[in-house]
Amino acid sequence: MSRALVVGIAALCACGAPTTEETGPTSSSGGYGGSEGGHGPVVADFEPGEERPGGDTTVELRDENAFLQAAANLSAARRGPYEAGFALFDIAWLAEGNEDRDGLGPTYLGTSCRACHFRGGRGTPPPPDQPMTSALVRLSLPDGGGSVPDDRYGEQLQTKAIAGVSPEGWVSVAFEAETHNFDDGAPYELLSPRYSPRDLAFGSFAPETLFSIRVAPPMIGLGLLEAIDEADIRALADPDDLDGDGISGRTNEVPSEAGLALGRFGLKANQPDLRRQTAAAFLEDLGITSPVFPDDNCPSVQVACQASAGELDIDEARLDATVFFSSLLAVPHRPEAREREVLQGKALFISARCDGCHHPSFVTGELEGFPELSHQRIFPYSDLLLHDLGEGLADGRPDFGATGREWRTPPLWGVGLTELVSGHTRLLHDGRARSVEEAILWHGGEAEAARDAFVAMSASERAWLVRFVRSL
Ligand code: HEC
Ligand code: HEC
Ligand SMILES: [Ca+2]
Ligand SMILES: [Ca+2]
Ligand SMILES: [Ca+2]
Repeated sequence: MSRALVVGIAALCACGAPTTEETGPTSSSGGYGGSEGGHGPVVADFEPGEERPGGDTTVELRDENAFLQAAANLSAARRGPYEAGFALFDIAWLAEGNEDRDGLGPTYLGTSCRACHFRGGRGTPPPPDQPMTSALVRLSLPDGGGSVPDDRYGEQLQTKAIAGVSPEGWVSVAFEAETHNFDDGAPYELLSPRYSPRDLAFGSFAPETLFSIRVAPPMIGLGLLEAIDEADIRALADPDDLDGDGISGRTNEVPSEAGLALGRFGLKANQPDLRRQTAAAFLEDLGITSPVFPDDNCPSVQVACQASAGELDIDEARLDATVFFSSLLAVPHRPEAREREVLQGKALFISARCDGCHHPSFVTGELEGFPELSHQRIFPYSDLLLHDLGEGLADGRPDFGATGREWRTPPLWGVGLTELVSGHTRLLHDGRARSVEEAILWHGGEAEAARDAFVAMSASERAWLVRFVRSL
């Protein structure tokens, strides 16, 4: 069969016929424009600057400490405050007896920030039937749109406690494997998690209690995300899908120091800025009170917890130092950005409309106090908006304006370094995906068309697309 004939059939049918070596990979999946009659794969243009996704903050290091580097343009004078913040992120806090680092608990999840954001990277999902070590469980009651804490357990399930106080309990996971097929017939397997509460100290959850499992996300480039002008994020929202591309994108309006504000941080964009996010992490994850959240985290039924509640644990200065550090963790550069297969993958990323949510690039605005982060061209591959990703990924738990099916588009920068930094390749909010490929295959809802485009690709196209994602 001649090449022209095969291409003609593929174009008519556009049904993802299996690719052969002879026809070349682009002829099989149709549907993504740009190919002039199937003469070899489409190659996207290299865009100057895209090899430095964090602009002038970008660092070259790409080893296991790649996510623990200070912004490359941080001046020597500002290194001291950064290191002070790193110390607060890195130290193990104690219940008592050391003024510089006590205040842990009464209940908590980890003794340090690094326990979950290990090496500045993401957490590890728990193995089946094991307690979580770098993930957490969010709780709420359905009324009030997901912002009403459970009356006995509060907003999070604390798995640890200081002496004399009872931990609240934990949640175990079991996985069920399901096999599906790509359009070319190749099989793939996805693991569906099932979660079960265990050892609950104050009685079983009420039937209406909603819970959401979240693995700690990586810490890189967060200050750059804060520096994006709010108007640029809002401009991408299309809540009623007026342009009819099947992708909406909504903002989460969440509490801040000054009334409701645009949510940017947290897996459902449930925190408006790094300061409030950091203060919430100190309180809920470590049991450390601060000027933003001065009250201990003890629901009224937890009598021993209440009796152990103490004075303010950290002051403004230590909170600010931690925020300073968290704002300035750099994004690594992309040495493979110009490679042909990577640019082929980029073309597929665009034609599958992955960029409808994983918005490639912004120019940051002016972030007060952070000249390093201001006016930088960055490539986070996120719109920071909420999207309905379908029933498969739904946690069923609203979070302020986010529904139980919505998640914030996670930035993709650095995703290919996950294994090196974190020692595993698990992705998505609860770590159920074992690879980039599985993460894509879990997409549904607004991303169903993008997922279907991936499923329709040939094996080589899928490999290029994954290669591109891993190069970010
Ligand atoms: C028990 C594990 C755990 C600990 C300990 C922990 N975190 Fe987190 N962190 C998470 C999880 C899970 C999320 C996502 C939360 C959500 O979706 O609401 C998160 C989110 C964040 C974010 C937002 C990231 C983003 O992409 O939006 C920041 C910043 C952060 N944590 C900083 C800290 C700091 C600072 C500390 C120490 C004070 C800390 N965390 C301690 C698990 C943890
Ligand atoms: C409709 C919006 C949307 C589209 C389109 C979309 N994504 Fe996503 N993507 C998301 C959201 C939201 C998540 C987080 C889901 C979760 O954690 O459960 C996500 C997660 C991911 C992850 C895992 C990231 C991590 O840190 O865990 C990867 C990889 C990814 N997407 C790649 C892609 C690729 C490749 C495509 C195109 C084939 C695509 N996405 C299309 C919204 C989208
Ligand atoms: Ca405390
Ligand atoms: Ca709790
Ligand atoms: Ca739209």
